[in-house]
Formats: sequence, C-alpha cells, structure tokens
Amino acid sequence: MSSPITSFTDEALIAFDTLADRASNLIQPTLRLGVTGLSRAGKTVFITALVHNLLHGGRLPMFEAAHSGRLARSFLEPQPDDAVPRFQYEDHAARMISDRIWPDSTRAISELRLVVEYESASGWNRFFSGGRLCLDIVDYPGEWLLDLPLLGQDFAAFSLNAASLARSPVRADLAAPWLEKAGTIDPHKPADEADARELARLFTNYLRACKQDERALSTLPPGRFLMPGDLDGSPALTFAPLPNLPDTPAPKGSLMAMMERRYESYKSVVVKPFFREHVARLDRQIVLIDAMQAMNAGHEAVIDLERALSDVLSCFRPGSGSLLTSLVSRRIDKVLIAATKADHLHHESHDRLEAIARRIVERASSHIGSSGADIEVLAMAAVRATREATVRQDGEELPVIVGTPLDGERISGELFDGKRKTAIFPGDLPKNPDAFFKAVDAASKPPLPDINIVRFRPPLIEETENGIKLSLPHIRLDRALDYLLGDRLA
Ligand SMILES: Nc1nc2c(ncn2[C@@H]2O[C@H](COP(=O)(O)OP(=O)(O)OP(=O)(O)O)[C@@H](O)[C@H]2O)c(=O)[nH]1
Ligand SMILES: [Mg+2]
Repeated sequence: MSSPITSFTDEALIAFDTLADRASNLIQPTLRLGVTGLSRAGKTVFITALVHNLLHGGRLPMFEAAHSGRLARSFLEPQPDDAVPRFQYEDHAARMISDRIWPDSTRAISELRLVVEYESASGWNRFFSGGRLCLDIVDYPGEWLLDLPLLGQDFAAFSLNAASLARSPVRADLAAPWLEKAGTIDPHKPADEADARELARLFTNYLRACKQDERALSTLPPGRFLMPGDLDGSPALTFAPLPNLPDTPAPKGSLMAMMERRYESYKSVVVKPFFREHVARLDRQIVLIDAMQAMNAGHEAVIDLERALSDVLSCFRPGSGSLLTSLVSRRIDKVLIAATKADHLHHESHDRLEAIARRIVERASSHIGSSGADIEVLAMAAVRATREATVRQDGEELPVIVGTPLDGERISGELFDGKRKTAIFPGDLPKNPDAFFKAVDAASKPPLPDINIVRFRPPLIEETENGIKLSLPHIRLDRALDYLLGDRLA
C-alpha cells in the first residue's frame, strides 16, 4: 500500500539548499521562522503584530532582549527569496491600525525579512555575530502541511481514508452529494474528463462545506483543493478519491488509472516541492490554533482540531524510522503551539485556555514521534482588541471585557454598528482541563463551557502627547517572541 516517498534527488536537493543556507548563515546570521495555522487562525495578524512591536519598540516585558534594553534597532529589508510573494506588512498594518479593520484572508505563502540589531549579552557573542539577526518570516497555510501524510499513501489508501472520514456521522450529510455521485460511477469505466471534473468539483465542495459549516471542522487533504493558487484547473488538481475501489488493479485507460496518475502528480508537483523548498528550510515554527472557536462549535470540532494538529505536528516530529524524515524539517528545533484570540477571555481564564490547549497538544502528539523539535504551548492574543473591567450586578463584582463589536455583529439580538463599545461577560473555561476532555470522550456529552465569542474591531491605538502612536497591545506575544527568538539574540 505504500509508495516510495522521497527519492535520492529530494535528499540531494534539500542537502544542497541546506548547505547554501548554511553558507549564507555564516556571513549573515539568519533565522527562518515559519508561521502556520489553519485558515483564519490568525497568521496575518500575528506577523503584523510581531513586526509592528519590534519596529516600534512595543511593550514586551517578558521578551528578555527587549526588556533588558538590548534591542538596538529593527528594520525591514528585501527578502532573500525573489520567487515568493512578499508579506505585505505595510498594507496589513495600515488597515489594522488606521482603519481598525482586520486584514483580508491571505491564501498562499508569503515572506518578509526583518533585521534585528541587538547588543549581545556576552562579549564573546558580540565579537562573533556582530549583533545582527535576519529574521525571515514565512507565512503559509496549515492546510498544506496536512498533505504530508499523502506522501505515504497510494491512491487506494487515500481513497479508503477519505471515504471512511466522509461516511463518519459528523461529515456524512456534507459529503452526500459527492458520495452519491461517486457511487454511480464504475472506477473501471473508460477515463472521461467530464467525470473527473465533476467528481473533483463535488469533492472540493464537500471539503469547503466542512470548513464553512458551523461545525467548524478542520480541513482534510488535499490542501490545495481549497487554495489552488496558480494550479487552479490543472490536471494535478482535477481528481478525487474513489470511495468504492475494487481490489483489482486499474485497467489501462480507466477512470481509476487516470485518477491514480493525477493523484501521484499532485504529490510530485505540489506536495514534495512545497516541503522541500519551504518546510525543510525552516529553523523555528509557530502553529496558531483557534481552540476557542473549536470549543464553541462543539466536541466534534475539538476532536477534529486534535486530528489536524496531530498531522501538523508529525511534520516536525516525524518519529524514528519514519519514511518521511528526509522531507520534513530536521532543522526545526522549536515549535510553539499558540492558542490565539485569548483577548476574548478575562485574564483569569488565560491559564485555563493554555491548559486546555496543552491537553489538546498532548493528545495530538501521542500519535507522533517523541524525538525532534521541542514543543511548547501558549495562550496568546497577537492583538488585544478588548480591555478588562468589572461591573456590579446584584451586589456582586463580575469580570467583563470591553470592546467595539464589528459592524453588523449581533449580541443577544442587539445589532452593533462598529462604532459603539460594549461590555460582555466573556466565557468561563473549566478550572480543570480534565473536566473538558471527559466531556469530549463521554458518550453522553455534558454542555460545553459557555464561551461568548464576539468579534471585536482591532483596538484604537492611543497617541502620546507628541503624536507618537503607541504599539499594538497584545497578550503574551512577548513570551512567544522570547521562546522563538530569545536564544538567538543572546
Ligand atoms: N481579537 C482578536 N482577533 C484576532 C486575533 N488574531 C486574529 N483574529 C481574528 O481572526 C481573524 C483571522 O485572522 P488572520 O490573521 O487574517 O488569519 P489567517 O490565519 O491569516 O487567515 P487566512 O489568511 O485566511 O489563512 C481576524 O480577521 C480577526 O477577526 C487576535 O489576536 N485577537
Ligand atoms: Mg492570512
């Protein structure tokens, strides 16, 4: 059932890239930081906030290099890879800070180089590194990482997996149109482009429905079906798993043979180059997860997030003896899993969110290797859109969060216009994360924590008397920076 995963050329190409990177690293210390997460997890907001805080001397008390005053200056420089789109920092920052609008969705890979000049903590290092680190930030969709397991599956295994997931109770109704159509087609019939296109279309619609549905299910591979980029309409994307595959091999010229070939092309034209050219060259990685949205959507969404995260983490901790080790990054030594949007909770719940995220990560990583990158977990808000307050109700002090709901946002029937502020009771997470996961595993499901997710506008940035805008407020972004960069600025 398995097919060769990497070839000598993959290995050689990676070795070549790594050597080239190393050589330039000697002249210019560089850290390639991958930023990923499923769509809408908060990648663009995170990178914009990170860069803005470093460019404008943000408040970063838990980022030692900044706190001790060793960061001299940060500035943007042209990125090293000319073929990768630039992360349009200026546009995103202007939208978020001046217009107070969240950035648009970004559906592909992009890169930005930030140079950080610092004073080394030790005289030795000062002498050698010159106190200058090039931080190359690479933003890419987490959906693309979910393709890694495909490299170890032939078309039959891929079809079997896809079909059994599609028939699971939580997805069956969304997958029905595709399953029905596929049920009427004999895989051994002569290949026909119209069939291939129709099946690909229905399968893509099903993947899209999983994502858009309020069940908030994480995406399934192939990752490019929802984010095709310039491959839209190419044969490498015009295939679908066949749910009722016969055991006999595909006859020449059959639909099954055509699908098989295209599936293999997808792996060699899309998946492998992505891992080879991008993932294998990263040094550090942050994975953003929207655990709050999943908890809000229900138990299935949480289990599904776990499944997706487990696939994502296996890209950084391939496990010993894994056939995939040569394509995944052996360079990545630290991975940070950050549960985002913590500003939707009162600070008392930040540690609880972190505890739940840690448990999700532990559960997800129980299936993957234990060697490889070090994994850390954090609850964070790259941009803090709310502030905290208390209200008195019936003689009791109650914690609330205050912010400006987005235009058109409704809270218990009341419509907001994007100008008016309001205070809400944020959700309450269980003190003990076990309580939550018992619920996930239980046959009869007790109610989920009652989280009140309101979409707020980005915060109003205050100005000092001299008209200088203060940097973007955040929650624990400084801890993330310290973990990801701290040792490289020592
Ligand atoms: N309050 C708050 N909302 C956030 C934060 N980060 C992201 N969001 C919300 O999440 C949405 C998605 O954030 P993005 O940064 O665009 O997410 P992305 O991962 O780049 O999404 P794609 O480009 O679609 O893959 C934003 O429009 C915000 O509504 C945060 O730190 N605080
Ligand atoms: Mg984005």
